[in-house]
Amino acid sequence: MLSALAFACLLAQVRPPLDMSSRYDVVDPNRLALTPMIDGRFDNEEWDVLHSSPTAPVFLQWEPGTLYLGGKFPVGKDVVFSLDMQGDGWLIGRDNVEVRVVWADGAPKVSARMLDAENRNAPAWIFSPFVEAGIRSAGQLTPEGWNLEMAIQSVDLPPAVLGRTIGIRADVLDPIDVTVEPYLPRRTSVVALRWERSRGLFSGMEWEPEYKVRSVTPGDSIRIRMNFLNRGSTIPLRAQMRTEGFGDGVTKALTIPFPSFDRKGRAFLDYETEVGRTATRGYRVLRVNFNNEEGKEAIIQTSYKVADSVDIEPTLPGDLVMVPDSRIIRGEVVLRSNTSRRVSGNLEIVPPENWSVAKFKANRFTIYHSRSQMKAPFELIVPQNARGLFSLRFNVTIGDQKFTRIAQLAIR
Ligand SMILES: [Ca+2]
Ligand SMILES: [Ca+2]
Repeated sequence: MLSALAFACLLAQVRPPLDMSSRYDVVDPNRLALTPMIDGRFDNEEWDVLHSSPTAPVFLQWEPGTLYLGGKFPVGKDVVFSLDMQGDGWLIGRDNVEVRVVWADGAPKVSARMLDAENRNAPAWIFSPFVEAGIRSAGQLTPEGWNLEMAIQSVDLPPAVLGRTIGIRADVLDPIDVTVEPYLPRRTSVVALRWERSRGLFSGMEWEPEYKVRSVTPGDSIRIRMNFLNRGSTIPLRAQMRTEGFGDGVTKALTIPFPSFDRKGRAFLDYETEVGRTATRGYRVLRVNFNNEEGKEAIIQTSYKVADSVDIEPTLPGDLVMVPDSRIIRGEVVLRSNTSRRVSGNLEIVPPENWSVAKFKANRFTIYHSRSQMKAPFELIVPQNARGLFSLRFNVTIGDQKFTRIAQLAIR
């Protein structure tokens, strides 16, 4: 008698390999920094559509160090994302990640593996537990399908940074469909991680933003200037400016006449807003729509960060391998102020269980100067035979505010 597994394999064998050579259409190859909330629920303008489809739309955005992927998929179907993290081709390099997500027991279940194609004649799957451990996900079942929200951290992957190009495709498939053959090509579409983008900009028109700083703390104000150069003949009439999504209601929305261009064709728009104290943290997108006499519309967008009073930026050693003895490893944490005011508070490092922190003197800290920073070196005592992906928590308390940054340390 055939076991269930053998039967599944037999079924899989008679199904032809999945065709991943078809074109994968993307709405816009420029992807903005925009921080979602990974809670399974889609809020208004929380996600930026990558692939538009009535049955299986896919979303993609980023912030430094994290890629965000989401989508909505039919009940009873799985989804496979193919990510070529350097954008150099699916069958090239050791940067190709397959993420498969199934809906099981009321939640999305994520598995990931890497395709090592460094030897172009013999691409091979490699198990990548750290990539998998670096993915956070949430979902929700709705009458139209299942929602997926994922945050993919850059553990063991080329990091999500400004300007990176990534090849991507997503395929919806049946649970019995397998993607075993490592040598089969996959046709990905290349996207780029950006701060800015525009759509439908009038012919002869260019723009660029001007920031003093790209971040603002809740309760403070930010000014974003948009400089335009117009060599074309279209005269914009009105401009509508607002912060999308989670920025709505805690920032200003306004409509103004578009300023006239000077003799050299230059004009600028200023968006100045206070950010409410209740604003959620993360990257937000300012959207400016403007139209002309014929009703043609252009959109420009730029990402800025609603930040805590300080950013916590730990640096940990990269290439650690397991050793039989306990040992000391050294790291450093930088606290970067996001405000013009003096900041003082408390910094605490919480190591993994059975680890301890040594030589750390920054419990109490003060950053005197505007948007300045301080560095605190520390040492960790790691127990013998420690191996895996470990989480370190960095807690900062400033008055009644508390912020936490979790850093991952890999020991292979
Ligand atoms: Ca959400
Ligand atoms: Ca590649």
